[in-house]
Parts: sequence; structure tokens; C-alpha cells
Amino acid sequence: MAKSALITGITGQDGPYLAEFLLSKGYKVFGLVRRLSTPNFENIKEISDKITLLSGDLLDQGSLADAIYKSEPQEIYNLAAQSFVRASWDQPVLTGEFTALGVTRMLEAIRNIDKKIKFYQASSSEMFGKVTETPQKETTRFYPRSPYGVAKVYGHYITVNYRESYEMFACSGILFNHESPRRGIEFVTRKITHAVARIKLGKQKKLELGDLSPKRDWGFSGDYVEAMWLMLQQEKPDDFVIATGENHSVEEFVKIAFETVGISDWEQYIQSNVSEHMRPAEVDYLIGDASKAKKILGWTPKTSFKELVEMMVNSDLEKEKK
Ligand code: NDP
Ligand code: GDR
Repeated sequence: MAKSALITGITGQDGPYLAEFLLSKGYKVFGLVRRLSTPNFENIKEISDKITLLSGDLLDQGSLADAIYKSEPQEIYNLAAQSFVRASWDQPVLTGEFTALGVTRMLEAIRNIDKKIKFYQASSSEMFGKVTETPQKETTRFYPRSPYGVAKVYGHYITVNYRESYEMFACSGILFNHESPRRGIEFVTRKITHAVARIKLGKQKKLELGDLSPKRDWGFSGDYVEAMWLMLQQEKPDDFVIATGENHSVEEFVKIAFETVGISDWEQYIQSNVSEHMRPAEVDYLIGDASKAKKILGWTPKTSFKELVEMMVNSDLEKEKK
């Protein structure tokens, strides 16, 4: 019989890539969606007839249990979160409710209904924050620098704790930044590629950004969802860093994005250090060591940094031409 998987955060960036991947493996895919006044189904429009949507919210314990009863999953991927770091200073309590306690609610629902369900938690390189070691690996000490990062540390450790307390198959993937044409418009990569496409087409004159110096280890979301699945196919549950092992500054991302559309004098279009895009505490330098994932899962990234930037710019150019 086909396996079932329940994905929270199906309408975000990673949810649709994971759903497509699981469908290609023959899974029956269920996605949890919360009620919004205007539904946000843009990222799942191509797979809407292949998946089943269930109504629920990480804030509502009963709705999580209902979703599990209805989907009868062998695997649950908890991708839902308030995931925008900048917003976590404006809404720190709500971020904690979604991104931290939401994980416990889901783990409790699994514990009460069927402890054999395998669980994937979307942990983050933001947990390393002000880094204490370079490159960062599974054993690197956490030093989060935002309410979001703090909430993710909670989500990470409650996953480890349920694994150790109840012998649940609960894994935590510590994923470094990963992007795609489906990335939300407020994250810096998509903000840049969207603006570059519009500037190229004469629809926009300036791009306002915050700090251009932070460095991130940027990969492609489509590559990273495979690692999530691989973690749940192992004999033993464990935690894995997923990263490319290469990092680049925001400025380098801007430069390559403009070069993709043939603009070399990119500085004239950029206004940097704009206060509303600066953060009370910054994460300056992230670079991951994914050698454990390579050794145990056999996972390696397939898309280069330049290919990623070009993919995103070209997608935004197509969208903006329409
Ligand atoms: P997105 O922000 O694109 O997607 C978040 C999803 O969570 C959306 O589908 C959103 O639904 C849903 N959601 C938010 N709040 C709730 C709630 N209360 N109840 C139910 N659903 C909710 O994130 P990504 O796809 O980029 O990331 C997936 C996960 O991985 C997140 O947990 C993120 O923190 C984590 N992560 C991401 C990384 C990255 O670089 N992308 C790196 C490391 C970790 P709606 O459409 O209704 O808003
Ligand atoms: P990040 O992603 O905080 O790493 O979290 P984001 O794209 O928001 O920022 C990356 C870096 O760019 C700098 N920056 C700006 N960022 C935004 N959004 N807008 C700007 O105008 C801007 N200017 C400069 C930021 O200061 C930062 O240093 C992402 C999210 O997906 C998290 O959910 C995930 O856990 C981590 O990646 C890993």
C-alpha cells in the first residue's frame, strides 16, 4: 500500500518541493493549511489536484490530531513556522507560539495517536547565530541571535527530547538557507531577484536593502527536500546539518543577479543600510559542514550558487514579462 505523508507548511517554499518529491516516490500527500481570509495557494497550484488539503493550525492542538486521524500518515514533516527572522522581533511571542510550541503540539498529537509515526522537524542554521565554530556542524554550540532562532532551538531540543523520552522516530534537519523561485518575496534572495527583473524591464528604479555584508550558505530548496525524506528512511532517528559548504555575501548575490541580466553598474540601483531592513542583532557568517549527511544519507547538493541565482532571476523575468 502507498505510504502517506502529512506536511505542515505546504503553502510555503519547501512544502511544494517536498510534496512533488514524495508524489514522485508514490506517496499519498496531505497538506495542513490554516484558514486565511485570502487563501495563499500560489505555490501549490500545479499539484493541487494531486494532494489533499486538511484544515488546521499549529496553534490549535485539536486540529493537529484531526489531521493525523484523517491522513493516517507514516511520516509527518513539520515545515510550518513563522519563518521570517526580521519579523520575529516585531512578533516575538507569536513566533514562539508557532515556531517553538507548535512543535510540541505536533509531537504530543503523534505521541497520543501513534508513536510509530516518523517525524521531521525543520531546524535551522539560525540556531548557530553568532557562531562559535566554523564551519558549523551537528555538534557546534547554538547561540541564536533572534526570537526566531531562539524558538528554533526550542523546537530542536523538544524533538530530541521526545526521541529520547518516548523512543519516537523524531529527526531534526539543521538546514542552512535554501532558496528557489518559490521563495517568499520578503527574504533577501527573492527580494533581489524580483527587483533585478523589474529594474531590467524598466518597472522599478531602486532596490532598498539592509546590511550587504552578512554571508550565508545558500542552496536550492529542491535539493534540500530530498535530505528531509532521507532522514526518515534511516534505521535510527538522528539530526543532520544540510548545507553546501560554501558561503557568499548578500552583496555577491546582488552582483551576480544583476550580471545575469547584463547590468554591471549595479551599485547605482542599490540603497543599502536602510534602517527598516536592518536587524537588532545580525548573524554575520554561516557556513555548514554537511559531511555527516553525505556519509550516512548519501546526500550532496546538486545546484551551484550561480545556477541558483540565475534560476531565480530568470523565473522572475518570466513572471514580470507576463
Ligand atoms: P515559508 O515561510 O515559506 O513557509 C512557512 C509555512 O508555514 C507556510 O505554509 C505557512 O502558511 C505555514 N504556517 C505558518 N504559521 C502557521 C500556523 N500557525 N499553522 C499552520 N501553518 C502555518 O518557509 P520555508 O518553506 O522557507 O521553510 C520551511 C521550514 O523550514 C520553516 O519551518 C522554516 O523556519 C525552516 N527553515 C527554512 C530555511 C530556508 O532557508 N528556507 C532554512 C532552515 C529552516 P501560510 O501560507 O498560511 O502563511
Ligand atoms: P535569514 O534570511 O535571516 O538568513 O533567514 P533573509 O533572506 O531574511 O536574510 C539573509 C541576510 O540578508 C540580510 N539582508 C536582508 N534581508 C532581508 N530579508 N531583506 C533585506 O532587505 C535585507 N538586506 C540585507 C539579512 O540581514 C540577513 O543577514 C532565512 C529564513 O528562511 C529562516 O527561516 C531560516 O531558518 C534561515 O534562512 C536559515
